Amino acid sequence: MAELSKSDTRDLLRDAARSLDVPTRRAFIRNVVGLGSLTLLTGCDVIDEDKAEDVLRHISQFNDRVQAWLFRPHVLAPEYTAAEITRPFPFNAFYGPADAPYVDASAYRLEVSGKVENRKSWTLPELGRLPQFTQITRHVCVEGWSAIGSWTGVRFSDFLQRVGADTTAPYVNFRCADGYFESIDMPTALHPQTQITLRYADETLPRIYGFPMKLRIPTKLGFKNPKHILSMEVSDTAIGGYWSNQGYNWFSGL
Ligand SMILES: Nc1nc2c(c(=O)[nH]1)N[C@H]1C(S)=C(S)[C@@H](COP(=O)(O)O)O[C@H]1N2
Ligand SMILES: [Mo]
Repeated sequence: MAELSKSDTRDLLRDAARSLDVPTRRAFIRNVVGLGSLTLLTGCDVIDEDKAEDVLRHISQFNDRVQAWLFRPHVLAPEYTAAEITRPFPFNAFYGPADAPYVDASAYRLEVSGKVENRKSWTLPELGRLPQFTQITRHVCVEGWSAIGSWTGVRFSDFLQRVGADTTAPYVNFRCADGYFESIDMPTALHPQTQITLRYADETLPRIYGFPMKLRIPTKLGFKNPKHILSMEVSDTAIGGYWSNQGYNWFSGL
């Protein structure tokens, strides 16, 4: 993976000087607390909100290729203590909470397709019997809020290995019960904190937060964390995403 020098990064930041619409930028910056991760991403010291605003204004305009080049698979998102969990956790979707889908747990089958050796579908009890881990991480929504939550589930890289995924394929596509869809790059899919989430705060994932399962990716913005997933496909082509198809940056992460 190529490393960028500080001056390369500054040049790239300068070159990426197209302006983002002001409300989007403000909302994003007001709520980005992880200045440390910006420092990691840019190699520049990001020490205050003004500098963060400046850096983010440019990063949010990076094209996906440059951001993929910056991606370093060993960089972990910060983890927090149980005392820091945000209660109640905010809900967000392209509709209100009353309209979140009801998925029948007993009928549920996660469909796995595309470039995998084993295309079997998975029931919830089968997923629940796989080794689980818990993360307490920050979810950052591009619409202007962030919150710390506790999510438990299966390491996605373990799952991909178990189904015999071709991890040289560049993308994994997701389709959800509410019509939402998202796609991620393979390095992000294999990142150790990327999780098939089955539980929130030590309880079955509540309906509004993505029952029966969601993908938790703490190195990505909130909209790259699809809820209510029905199927996943390992693929040579990405299906885009509900929000990135409306102009939000597809990569949207570290
Ligand atoms: N299926 C589905 N997944 C989704 C969304 C959605 O509308 N539908 N919204 C995304 C956005 S923009 C955010 S911020 C998070 C919100 O997750 P939460 O309700 O657990 O806070 O879900 C993401 N995943
Ligand atoms: Mo979001």
